[in-house]
This record gives sequence, structure tokens and C-alpha cells, in this order.
Amino acid sequence: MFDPGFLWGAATSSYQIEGAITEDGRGPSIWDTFATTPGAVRGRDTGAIAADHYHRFPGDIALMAQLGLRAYRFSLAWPRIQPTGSGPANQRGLDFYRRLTDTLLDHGIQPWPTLYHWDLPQPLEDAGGWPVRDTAERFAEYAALAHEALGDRIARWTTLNEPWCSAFLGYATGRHAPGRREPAAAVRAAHHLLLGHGLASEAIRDSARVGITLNLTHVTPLSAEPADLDAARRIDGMQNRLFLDPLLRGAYPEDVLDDLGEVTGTGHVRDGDLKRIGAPLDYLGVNYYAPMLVAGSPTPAQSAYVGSPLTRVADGGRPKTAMGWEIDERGLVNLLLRLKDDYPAVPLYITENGAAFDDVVEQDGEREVVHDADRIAYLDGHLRACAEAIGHGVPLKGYFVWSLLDNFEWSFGYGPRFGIVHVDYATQRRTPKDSARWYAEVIRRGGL
Ligand code: PNW
Repeated sequence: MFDPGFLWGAATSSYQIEGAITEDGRGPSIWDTFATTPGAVRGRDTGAIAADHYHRFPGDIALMAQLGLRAYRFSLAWPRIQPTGSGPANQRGLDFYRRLTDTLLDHGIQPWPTLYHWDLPQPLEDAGGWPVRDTAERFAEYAALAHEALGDRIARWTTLNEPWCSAFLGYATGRHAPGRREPAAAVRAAHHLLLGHGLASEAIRDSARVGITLNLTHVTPLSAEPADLDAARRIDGMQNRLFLDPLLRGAYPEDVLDDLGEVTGTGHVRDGDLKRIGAPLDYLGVNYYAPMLVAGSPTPAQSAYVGSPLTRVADGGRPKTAMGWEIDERGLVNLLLRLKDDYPAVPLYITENGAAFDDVVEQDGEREVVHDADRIAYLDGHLRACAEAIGHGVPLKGYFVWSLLDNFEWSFGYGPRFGIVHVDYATQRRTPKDSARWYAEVIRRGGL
């Protein structure tokens, strides 16, 4: 069961909702560049306007208060604060986040900012991006500026959102910005993201709590055949342990280093890096959407799983969301139990969980209503999974729905809708879906 202090929230990220990409001195990010590259994003959608949250944040926060949210997870756009990725802070950029956090606090909502949710300033990518070490140093400088300006109102900082996506979707598959297909660079990027986390934490830790958010999953082999078992070990290694082990055990997993050995050496890992990366975390943020069933494959494939071409993802035969992701809350129970067993003592928060479905928008007189029973079922099942895990002693302290608002779903553009609040992009009208009312009731009762 959920104790009274359990933190109930909802999440978004800067590029996905803010819009206003040239306002108040914001510089270009890699997502501005990528989204305007032909073929990169479905329907040629971009974040130029998005949900116009930059202008509509007061109304959005009033909505959050109506829903009874205790916390709001959002991200700071680095190119608003440092338009070129280095140098002094842009005061107008900082002012936006001051107004945002003040308004949240006025409504009794805890601001839960993430420093990096994928919008790298373009000039830093032009200088090499995350595959070069300097980007980690720049990130720490930016973190220090943000902390200096906003630290008086922020109790907890999250450094990175899903470094796996930044590294392997950004630099190996090219499905995310900056769209590079260089497996060896992706492995270096993963290390420099972790190093950036470590360096940024040093700038913050003395006066606030620091954590990181990872996209983790529960990996199961398709069968007990050796090829399937090996595929499961490799994919668990690349998706989960490559990040968990350095952060929570201070060392990269040996088997993963072996798998990666032929792709890239370890020359980019310097003495002292792992000590910084492995410094104690105040909490671990977990983003969970779906489990993974994996198998060995006789034909090599290029995938995000660099160094493991003889693997494939299998179909578990379960119902799927509009993203094609399988719905299985047992994966969340199993993941949380595994974290408790293998990485004990670190407090956990679900920093994202949710689903895209084809919502039914209906007109009820003047009013729009959005019926999303499948989203309610998804959230209900996964919250039950959280309660079960807590019952088994998992130190889970809070839960954030992804997402508060329908938004720019990266390379899928505005097609998939994850919000518990519907956004009519033509008018920017917000309509709480049935799931929003359901979630408000869960929060009010303090559980299911
Ligand atoms: C996460 N994948 O992204 C992000 O943190 C959110 O910004 C995003 O909107 C949400 O999940 C829903 O997609 C992911 O392909 C994007 O493995 C892609 C993957 C995983 C996570």
C-alpha cells in the first residue's frame, strides 16, 4: 500500500511541451535541427509551438492544482539557460523557470526538475556532442548555473533523463537527435553522459538532493536455449546494467565491457571517472513502459544494442498500446523486485509510466469529453504493480504519470497521445480526459 507521504505527480519535458523556441534568447538545440531534417520526424512535426506551455504555464499549473498533484516533473531547456551551451547564463531563460517554479510552489506543488531531457545546445553537438568528453564538463557548468539561480526553491534535482536514449537512439540508430549512426560514438556518449551526471552532482550535492532517471525494463529470454539466454544477458546488460552498475556499484559490468570490446576500447574511461559516477545517489528515477522478451537471432541486425547484433526482440503476444508497446504490469513488479535485490538501499521513484492510445474525443454540448478507459486500465494495473512491490519491501517513494499533457512524441511527432489532459493543437484548448479525473481521485484517496 501507499503510505501518506507517497509522492503523486505527473511529468513532461521542455522540448515536448514548451514551444517558443526562439523566444527570450533561447538558442537552437539538436532537436530543432533534427526535427527540420527531412524524414526524421513523422509528418514533419517540430517542437516550434508544441503545447505552447511557455506562454500557458499559469493555466497548466492551475490545472495541476485542480488534479491535486503533489509534484510536477519537468525539464529545463539547457539552450534557454545557455544559448550556446557555454558561457554566462541567459537571465530571461532563468526567469522563465523562476516564474514556473514560483507558481508551482504557490500552488503547493513540488517542482521536480530534470536538467537534461535531450535538448542539447546545437553548438555543443557541432563540437562533437556527447561522444566528446568536453560535453560532460559543459553540462556540469550548466548544472551549477541552474542550481545557483534556482537552488533556493528546488529540493531535488534530476541530472539526466534516460541517458540510454540519448546515447543509443541519438548516436547508434539515429532515430533521435542528433541522428548519427556511429556505434562506437554511442558507447563513448553513454560514458560521457554518466560522467556529466557525476560532475553535475558534485555541483549540487552539498545543498540539495540529486538523482538520475533511467529507462529500465525487465528482460526475459524467449526460451532456455543458450542463444536466447545469451541474448537476454546482453540486452539486460546494455539496457539496464550498463547504467545501473557504474551508478550504484561504481564499476561497469565485465560481461558488457567484453561484448563492447570489439566496437570500442575503453580509452575514453579515465582514472577517477567511475568514482565520480558512483558517488552515492539520493534516489533513482525509473521510467517503465513495457517488458522485453528477447531471443537470439541467426542474422546480424543493426540495432540500439551495439555489440550484440545476434539478438532480436520477440513478441510476447500481449495487447499493445498505440506505440505498439506490450502492456504487462508484471514487468514492473519484476523490475522493482530486481532493483531491490541487486541494488539495495537506493530510494526509488517511478518518474514516468503511462501509455499512448487513440483517444475518443466527443462533443458534449459546448464541452469536449475524452474517454480513455484503456489508459485508466493501464495506469490502474501499473499502480497495483507498485503497491505489490511496496508490499514486498521495495523502497518506492513516488509515481509520476507520463504525461500531464499530450505532447511532441519525438520522432512520432504529435500522433501518439500520452496525456491525461487532451490538447487540441489547433486551439491549444486543454481538456482533462477521464483518466485525469480518475487519477485525481486516486491522489485524493492516497491510493487505489
Ligand atoms: C521516454 N524507445 O522516451 C521519454 O522520457 C519521454 O520523453 C517520452 O515521451 C516517453 O518515454 C514516451 O515515449 C522514450 O524507443 C522514447 O525505447 C523511446 C524509447 C524509450 C523511451
